[in-house]
Amino acid sequence: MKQGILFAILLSVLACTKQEPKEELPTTAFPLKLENLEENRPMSAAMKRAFNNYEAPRLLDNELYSNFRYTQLEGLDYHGGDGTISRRDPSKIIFENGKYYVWYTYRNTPVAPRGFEKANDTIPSTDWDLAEIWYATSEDGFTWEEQGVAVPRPKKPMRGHRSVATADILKWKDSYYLYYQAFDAPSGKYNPEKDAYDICPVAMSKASSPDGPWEPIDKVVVPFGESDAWDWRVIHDPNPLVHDGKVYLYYKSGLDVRDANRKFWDVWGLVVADNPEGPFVKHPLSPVTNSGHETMIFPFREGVAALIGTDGIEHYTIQYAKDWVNFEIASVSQLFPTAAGVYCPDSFTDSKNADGITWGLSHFINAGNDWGNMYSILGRFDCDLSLSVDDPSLKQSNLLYPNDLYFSRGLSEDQKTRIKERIKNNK
Ligand code: AAL
Repeated sequence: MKQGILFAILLSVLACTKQEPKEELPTTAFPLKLENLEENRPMSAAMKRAFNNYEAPRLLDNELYSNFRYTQLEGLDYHGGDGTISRRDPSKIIFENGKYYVWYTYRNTPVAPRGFEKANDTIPSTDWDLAEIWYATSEDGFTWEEQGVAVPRPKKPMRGHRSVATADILKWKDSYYLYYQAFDAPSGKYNPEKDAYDICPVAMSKASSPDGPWEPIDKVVVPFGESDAWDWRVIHDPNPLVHDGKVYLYYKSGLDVRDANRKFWDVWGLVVADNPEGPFVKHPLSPVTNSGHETMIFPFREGVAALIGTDGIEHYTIQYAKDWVNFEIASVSQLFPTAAGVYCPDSFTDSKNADGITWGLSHFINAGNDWGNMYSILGRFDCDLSLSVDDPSLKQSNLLYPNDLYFSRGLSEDQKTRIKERIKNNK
């Protein structure tokens, strides 16, 4: 018994001596001016994070922080907003032949999307069903002139005969490549074999000029994962960039069951190839983000930056991966562009000091505020995520939104009932 007690005491003494030494508390107050901060000053967890985890502790000094300004575009017609014409999911923007080019999902159908049950050869299931890839050019980035179709729906049985959507562009040597989602069935159709709704491989087309003609390359460019892998069901939103002489292509897929309750988890992976047509090899650390439905990724300094928009634990963060793989949060922002295409002059230059971005095009999916006749529009966003621009107004974070915006997010009837019930039960 005595021995037992002694052993217990010994164990607890050992446990105490094993404890991490306590960090000493500072004896002076935190300085007013950062220039007076001593190098190894002990700090609270939050202040340590401010210095160690972000691009810079103050937003004004943070090259990877920005708020966003929005401008409506001139020149694109939406048929009075009746839901029959939609433009969404813009590509990166490139500057060629003295003008800007953008590609996007274009839907022109007799009616707005009606859901999978009602879809047929002319009625679209979703906003990106029965779509083609169109393109527009602009001299100033505000007024756009639609040039027409770049990639039409190919004939059956070629991939994408039901719809081609969500394109992105790569310029490689003297050729141009469009990567896009190629649907063979109406989007939203449940596929029991894959237990998923939006199955489509990434296909591609090639041209020697951004004005086409585009020649389809009928193959699955980014391989689906094995049946027990995170990306076996869905490969969406391909985004090709050039790094270290190779094509780095980021794409979205989802963990867990992609069921009607949206219990899945959108994350992004990376594939790398020596040439635009592949073969693309998955980076073994994929997924490389833990969030982001529509993530916008662009070269920055020697690495790559990501605007993680909606969805996920790190939504509305701007992140940076120095090695193009391991993303860290650089800042937290708000009112992000959605599924945007960025104008990044260094997308394909393989620069080791990429300047970043100052603008791009975003889509707005509830353009008519009427889900029964939904369509999407393209709009411009501006920001300061560029080393060569310094715009303090874009580094502010205390943005004022109209009161109506808050009150438009009212309680549902179910929520009101729950609140009443809790009052009744004194909760
Ligand atoms: C988009 C993208 C992909 C999805 C759908 C159309 O915003 O994430 O393209 O499949 O929604």
